[in-house]
Amino acid sequence: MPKVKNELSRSVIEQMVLYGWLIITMMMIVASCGFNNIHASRNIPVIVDSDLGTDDLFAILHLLHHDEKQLEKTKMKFNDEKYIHCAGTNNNFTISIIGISLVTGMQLSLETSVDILQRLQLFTNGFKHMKMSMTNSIYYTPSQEMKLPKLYISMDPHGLIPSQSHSFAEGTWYAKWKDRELHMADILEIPPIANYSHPVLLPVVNSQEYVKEMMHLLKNQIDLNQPATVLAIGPLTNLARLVLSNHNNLLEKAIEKIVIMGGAIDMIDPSNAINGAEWNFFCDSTAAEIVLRAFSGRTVLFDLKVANLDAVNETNAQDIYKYATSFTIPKHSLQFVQLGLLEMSRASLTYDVVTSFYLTHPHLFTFQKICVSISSQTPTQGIIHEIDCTGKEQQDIVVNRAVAFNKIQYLEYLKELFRL
Ligand SMILES: [Ca+2]
Repeated sequence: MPKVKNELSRSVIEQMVLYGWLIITMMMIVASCGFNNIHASRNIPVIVDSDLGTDDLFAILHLLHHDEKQLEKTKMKFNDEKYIHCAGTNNNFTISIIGISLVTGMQLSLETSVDILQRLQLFTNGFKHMKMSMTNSIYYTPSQEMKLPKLYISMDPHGLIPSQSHSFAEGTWYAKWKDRELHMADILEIPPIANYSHPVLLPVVNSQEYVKEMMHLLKNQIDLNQPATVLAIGPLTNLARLVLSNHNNLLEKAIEKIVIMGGAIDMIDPSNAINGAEWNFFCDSTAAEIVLRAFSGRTVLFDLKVANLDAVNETNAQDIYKYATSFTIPKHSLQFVQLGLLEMSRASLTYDVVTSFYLTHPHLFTFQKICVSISSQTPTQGIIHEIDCTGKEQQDIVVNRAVAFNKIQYLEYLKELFRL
């Protein structure tokens, strides 16, 4: 009996050792899948607020592109059993564009903005991903189709207080851009909607319904326990309108952070001969002040210090173009439209695109938490300064400002976007 007992004990011990090793091995697999990534296991719902210039469009393509790549990786992993434990970790966060609100700015016509995005949608099928994202993992389910994001038109024609607002068209430089912006879809060879029979288009929410419908979308994010990130890459009129609707409690819960391209802190925008303010803030400085104040402490600000035209200089643009054209890029691909934008101007890969990279590659940037003051009074409207707010941060506007970025890596990542 004692012998049997000993053998039994040994068997139990061996099993315990075996299970121990199994547990350790599984833990190592999970660890190797990347628990150290801040975005691990997440779906990031993003609302884009845009004036749909060429860089805005490229930024949107970049987010769609990121999502497409992540889904491909996830599919591959699910098809390969040994990778299945990694699904949902190690950079496997998806970005879902859950809505796009439109404002006048670089693009002067909201109808044109809607037309461009709907044509892009039909041409590339870029907004129609089949997926279901859960909090802790990413599941690919062919039967589960995501709803198409809505396009929200808020203000027409201009600004929160039209008499105190400005237009990009006031810039002397704008004349050479106006036609390109207006005919962007044609120049990019994206066919008109009339070419399709019975198209299912990105739905449009009109100006009167904007606040109600946007609040509905945000409330839904609270119910899903997935607060949204707002990528604000135009004048801030739309967001100010939300703030003024007195739903601050809802905004607080529903919006995790707001990533803004705007402002030139203690700098001059050389393209603004009127007062040197950066254009997004200059066009609706009242809105900019309202939004920065309402989202104090939750704003990631990309001003001209980092999000500027020099992010991609002429040599960089030629290098990217050479790389991009080394592939045979099929029509109907995101890359086809990206290449068209690059051919239009290197500016298409700067400003808002740099800002959008914060969502996909936050490690590229260095930040400083600072207090700022912004003027909404003529003649200094839109001008923003850093101020000392030691001890009274509660009353002031606190932003997390991008102060430096790894340009070499940024250029490499841009190239990657063109790889098929
Ligand atoms: Ca923009």
